[in-house]
Amino acid sequence: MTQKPVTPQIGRRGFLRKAGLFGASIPVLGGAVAAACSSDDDNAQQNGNGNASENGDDNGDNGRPGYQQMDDHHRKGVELFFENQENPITSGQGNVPLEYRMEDGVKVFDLTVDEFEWEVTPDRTEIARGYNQMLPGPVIRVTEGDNVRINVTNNLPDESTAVHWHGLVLPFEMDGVPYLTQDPITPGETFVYEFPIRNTGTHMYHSHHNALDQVNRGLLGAFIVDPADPADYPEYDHEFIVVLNDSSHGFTINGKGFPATEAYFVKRGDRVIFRFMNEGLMHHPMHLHGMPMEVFARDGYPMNPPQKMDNLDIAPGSRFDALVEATEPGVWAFHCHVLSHAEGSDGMHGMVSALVVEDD
Ligand SMILES: [Cu+2]
Repeated sequence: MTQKPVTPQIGRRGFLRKAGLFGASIPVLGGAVAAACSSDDDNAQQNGNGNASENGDDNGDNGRPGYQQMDDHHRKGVELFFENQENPITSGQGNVPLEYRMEDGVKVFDLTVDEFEWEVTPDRTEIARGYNQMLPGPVIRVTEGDNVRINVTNNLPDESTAVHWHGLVLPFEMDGVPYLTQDPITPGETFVYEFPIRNTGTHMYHSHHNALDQVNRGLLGAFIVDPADPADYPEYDHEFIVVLNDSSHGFTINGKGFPATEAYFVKRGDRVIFRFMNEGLMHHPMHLHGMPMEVFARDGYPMNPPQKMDNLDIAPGSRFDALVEATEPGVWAFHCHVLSHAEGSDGMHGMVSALVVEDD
């Protein structure tokens, strides 16, 4: 039997037009996905595939789900993902900018180390440890030449901790490695980190005490240093922070697993920056469909010349800055290409998102 061309009817421009993405607002998206899915069902009917007993809705002798059951799981995940862009399907959001106050010319930040429940996906809530009750921790953003003070209060009942400022050039006493540079911050204690900001770029902060467990459970965050002269960084229309982790919480982007991950909405022609950070134990080759990424900085240091690629392998501890020229309208999958981190028989999971390029 010849298959009817289902995809063009629901995918890409048609999908986006139904979804109201072209020249309209995002909120219609959830309904539009449902519409797209029902037309998918219609196509299945027209193809004569509507009979459950023949198309393998039940498990066959091989124990594998029938294709309709598998397709259903995939479809439901994508529906939830699009719903998430309208109304978050999980509570809690990380990467919130951290406010500071000026004291005698010093930018002062406050961090707390807490244990709390964290919803990774609608059916997965974990006991997290994190900064300021969020995962990833709040974004610390400063400018080259600033002087910063960061008060870190350990609210954990049962464990000491310390904070390492990963990638920053600073006095070694401030480097946050217990017994190498400081005593651990014991439960109830506050440690004051203070240092000048000497180097720019995409960096991180995270626990350096019982790190396998503490970073794994969420004691991590983004630390971004803008250059004193803005001309030293590319101009852009959108900037997205992408913190990767593989942990007892599963495979996550910014503390969430698909379908609770955030999609990246931009307009055709926009210049889009992604700041990647890997806080996990594994490599994560992030693959963008449809357009190349121009990688122009590694660990905060410029790459000369920049290099275009669509699959960027990010080692544990590494950071990359990449620029995408959003030339191609559509919904473009954006995921880790270690497939066990992204997609199985139950559909997509973990490190999956999408770059949505709206036409106008
Ligand atoms: Cu991965």
